[in-house]
Amino acid sequence: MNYSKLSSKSKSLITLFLCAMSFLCPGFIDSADAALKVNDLDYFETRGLNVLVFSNQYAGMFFDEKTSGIELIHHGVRTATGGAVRLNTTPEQWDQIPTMVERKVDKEKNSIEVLLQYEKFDFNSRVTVTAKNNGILISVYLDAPLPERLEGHAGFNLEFLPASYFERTYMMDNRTGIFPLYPSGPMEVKPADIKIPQFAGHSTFDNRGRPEYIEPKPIAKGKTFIMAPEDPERSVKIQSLIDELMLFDGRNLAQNGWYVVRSLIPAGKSGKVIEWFLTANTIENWTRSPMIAHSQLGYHPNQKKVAVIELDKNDTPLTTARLLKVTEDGNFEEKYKDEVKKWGDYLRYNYLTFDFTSVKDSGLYVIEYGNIRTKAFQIAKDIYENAWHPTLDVFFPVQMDHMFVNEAYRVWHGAAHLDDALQAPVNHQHFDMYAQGPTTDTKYKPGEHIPGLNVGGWFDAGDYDIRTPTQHYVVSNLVQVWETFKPQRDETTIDQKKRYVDIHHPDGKPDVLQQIEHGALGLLAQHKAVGHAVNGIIVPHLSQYTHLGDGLTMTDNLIYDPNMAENESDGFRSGVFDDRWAFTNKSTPLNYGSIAALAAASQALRGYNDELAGECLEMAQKVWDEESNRDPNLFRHGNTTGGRLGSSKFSAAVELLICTKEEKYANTINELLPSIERGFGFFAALAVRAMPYMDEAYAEKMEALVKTYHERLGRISEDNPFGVRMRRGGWGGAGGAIRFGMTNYILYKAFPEIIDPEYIFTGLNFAYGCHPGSNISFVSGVGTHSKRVAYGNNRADYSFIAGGIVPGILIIKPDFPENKEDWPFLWGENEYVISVGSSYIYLVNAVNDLLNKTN
Ligand SMILES: [Ca+2]
Ligand SMILES: [Ca+2]
Ligand SMILES: [Ca+2]
Repeated sequence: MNYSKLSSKSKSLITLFLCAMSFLCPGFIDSADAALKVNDLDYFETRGLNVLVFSNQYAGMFFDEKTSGIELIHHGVRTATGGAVRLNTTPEQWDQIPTMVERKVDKEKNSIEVLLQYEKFDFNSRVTVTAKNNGILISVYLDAPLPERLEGHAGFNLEFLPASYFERTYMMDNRTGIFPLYPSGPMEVKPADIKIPQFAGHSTFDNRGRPEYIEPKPIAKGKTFIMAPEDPERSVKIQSLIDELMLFDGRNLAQNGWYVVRSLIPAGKSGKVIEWFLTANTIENWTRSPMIAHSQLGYHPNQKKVAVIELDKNDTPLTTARLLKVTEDGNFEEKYKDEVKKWGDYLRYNYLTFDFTSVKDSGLYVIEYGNIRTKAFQIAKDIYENAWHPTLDVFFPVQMDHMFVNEAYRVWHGAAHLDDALQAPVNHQHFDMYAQGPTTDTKYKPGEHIPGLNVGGWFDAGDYDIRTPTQHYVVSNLVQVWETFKPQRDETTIDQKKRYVDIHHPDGKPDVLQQIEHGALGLLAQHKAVGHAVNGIIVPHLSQYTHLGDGLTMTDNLIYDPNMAENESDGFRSGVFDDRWAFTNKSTPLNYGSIAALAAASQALRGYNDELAGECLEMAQKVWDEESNRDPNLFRHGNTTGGRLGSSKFSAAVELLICTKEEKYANTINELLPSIERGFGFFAALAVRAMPYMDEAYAEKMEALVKTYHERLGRISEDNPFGVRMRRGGWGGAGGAIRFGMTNYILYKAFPEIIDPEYIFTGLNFAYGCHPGSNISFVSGVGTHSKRVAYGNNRADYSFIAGGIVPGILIIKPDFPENKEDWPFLWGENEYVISVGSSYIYLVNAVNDLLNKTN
């Protein structure tokens, strides 16, 4: 049939027929009349749906963080991300990411266009997103055909969050399917030489010597893809107007992969190469349910008690809220009713507050606002007595490296990394913010085994490295826990000789001291092995770094011997090159950090392990004498080489002064005081601890600094309704909020007339649920409703480690606060780190002390 020879009536009939049959050419109305509108914050908005187009960029620090590109926020949930031209079927974290070099927002045309660049491949593409009818038209343009190297690789991807589509179905053209709960899609083996290389030559794939790589094959293919047609909140329809659509499951390659909808860019073509029309169902006049932010742990009777009610901007605020007491027979009795106060707008929501401070009766309560009720929480005097136990009893033991960790019938992990560690190679930049400069600064050659490093230390976070600055922080904090509160709690057996830890099994020794000992052993070992603090110890290969499972299996625990064949072993050494590397460049600030931690540990360990206490202090003094009599080593890289020189030396001097009362340390503290005035909040607690050992003039200086500090706190507390500093970067703020509370407690004890004690509680309330987005407690296992899915090293099981604290709220730019409760893999929201664990233990003890003992 020759289309051009048909009459115009026949043409339009055919067109109508084709459209009706295949939905391939939606008849578009003017984009100005479309449902979605580009708003003042430069994203597409309608009720129930937002489309972000590169409001967030690939930050680069940890590569593909699944928070960039074209993204959907669908009925209040970010369900899609990564909409961009990508070079992989299902991109992993370290796969190539495009740079967004230009972004044009055209409100009149209701359109956003981005220019994406892969510099390495000299490849540019333009992606335009234009609102049409009830959806968006996504078009990809190339000025020149694809570089040959990218043929069959480059495509347009949009990634959907698996957890948002679990237990839901899809249709691809006329075939139906159920979204896989567990990855089981088909795979394809391809020759290694055609693989698009990952960032900086790294590889997440361990090919075990086979010249190949693997790639998911599509689960479904077609022109029209309908997701979750049965669920009005999640239903999305994508029609490809040029080539076919494919659905992939990225979890076949990486547990943190997403479902990917993709069209390949055809070879040899330029101009418009891909076009999709995407519609997402919206519920008419959808309004997000109010969220009542409160402490999931509850409140001490004497505490200020203010719930923050978060409302959709289209919601009409009610005038009152109620506090109901839960009775023995399950009834809810009104205990208090009051008007809510308007706080105002913050991010995308409107906030009210409900103050029920006057209620002091112990018991179980819920807050009710309209037809929303919170989970039950307590008002009781003893709520803080146990709240730190999971962190000390479970989280810290699980993080202990070089130890076998048992809990009843369960083994958390074996004694890991007993083959620690090889000297890292020179001139090497590692992917987790470590680097080795042109020298080793040790007597060891690159690749040579450094004996004595397989002791002590904790896994840094959800990964398994020993990052020395964090170890310093933890030891110092735990020492302060011990010195201030002397917690005798003993629920864990820790046997260093047998490398054995048993949770829920007392051994007659206070667990805090045993943890301090574990940290001190690791730090001391570094000095004994190479004569100074090392930056850290971490696996060499990215394919090892992505390890999920027992830390014991990350390496073979046998020391690498380059003279052995790969399968050879004598039971002590092996030919498998899998040992971790120690990054060993000398850094004076890092050394001062170790001095501070070792000196502090010596104070706490005195009377418990005198021999180790003596060694720690001796080492700290020796290294101090060395460092203060030579030019500083200022090798710096990432966050692994210590802090600023002045403030690091200041912290070492404070701890040594407390240990020895020697005047030389007091003199150094006075000399270095100006170095901590900048960013005083960070060093305030430390500086104030030195006061009892310093003179009157020092105390006066402190008082002036603390006064200025306190004035600034007022500004922080007014920024948002939660009264804490909200982080804007790639990592949530719970750790900072807890540290803030700890600092304020220490300052309050020294200057009760200056510091408002309320600043001690806000950080904990934030962690326990008083934050935007949701009211979940960020401390796993603490509070009625807490994180049960987090980025611990057990994240592949969608599980948690009790007592771990997650960063919490990530603010997806420009205005979306997010903490995923069904998806553990966003580290900026859900990753436990040991540093926060240690300040949390301190802060809960502090709050308990303040409410129950001092008052
Ligand atoms: Ca790490
Ligand atoms: Ca114990
Ligand atoms: Ca090994």
